Amino acid sequence: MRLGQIKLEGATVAAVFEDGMARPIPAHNMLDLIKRAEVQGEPLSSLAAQLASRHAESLQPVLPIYPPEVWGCGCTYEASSSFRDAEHGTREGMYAHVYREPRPEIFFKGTARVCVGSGKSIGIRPDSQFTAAEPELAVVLGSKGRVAGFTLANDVSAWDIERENALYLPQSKVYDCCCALGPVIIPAEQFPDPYSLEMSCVIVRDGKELFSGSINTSKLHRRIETLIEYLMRANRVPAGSVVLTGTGIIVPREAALAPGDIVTITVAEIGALTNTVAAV
Ligand code: DO4
Ligand code: MG
Repeated sequence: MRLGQIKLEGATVAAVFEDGMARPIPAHNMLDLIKRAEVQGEPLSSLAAQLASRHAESLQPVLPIYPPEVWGCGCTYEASSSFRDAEHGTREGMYAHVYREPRPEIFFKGTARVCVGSGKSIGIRPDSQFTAAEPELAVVLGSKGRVAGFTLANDVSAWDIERENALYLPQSKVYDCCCALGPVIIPAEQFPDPYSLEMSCVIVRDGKELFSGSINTSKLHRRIETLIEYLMRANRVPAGSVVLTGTGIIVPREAALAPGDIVTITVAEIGALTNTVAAV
């Protein structure tokens, strides 16, 4: 089942997506639905099936949830840690260190304020010359760190700002339109093995393919439950929050994002998250 949100008569409501159509779930957004499924002790997919209207609308998914918090995990793929050490030029090899160590890198990526759905623009900040797409599998949390579902994310990041100094990481990661989520959420109980997904990313400029890369999530070096366990330590992250599991696709300098580019991240089991790029 593909779940998400639509805009209907000026309101954002949850919906089930089938055959290119959306069946609205009246009086609920995705966050309401996740919370209600937990209170009722029901799988998200069966509650959604019960509540969805029979009448289908010809509407596309918008941002699939308004996450109270979004958290990012980093250096969870070897490609990400080795690239970042080389780029950063640090003697310490801090990215490799984090890749090896039991404690993962976890950073705050923002709130719903910085998130956009499929079809909307992701942002380049004016003080960055090298902003990169970071295609990632994302986990939608229920309460107490339970996994409610999975979606796709673009952890758009100003790599030149991150590279200048590690202490600038929050500025490279958090700004308007820095996080794309979607197109839909697949409930956890219906999701296949998250460690065997083929993910691809294509960047198109002026109608031509500028970059194409792929990764299989079997290369993810951390268990998702370990990432969530560290995240939740003394940190009561609320239901509906989203965890980005890190990127395994590293774009080269030549694929630094420019206004007008189109970035598409695809996992067949979830769909395609497509965003245009704009200066913010
Ligand atoms: O510390 C850098 C951020 C790493 C990251 O976002 C990733 O590996 O996906
Ligand atoms: Mg990332």
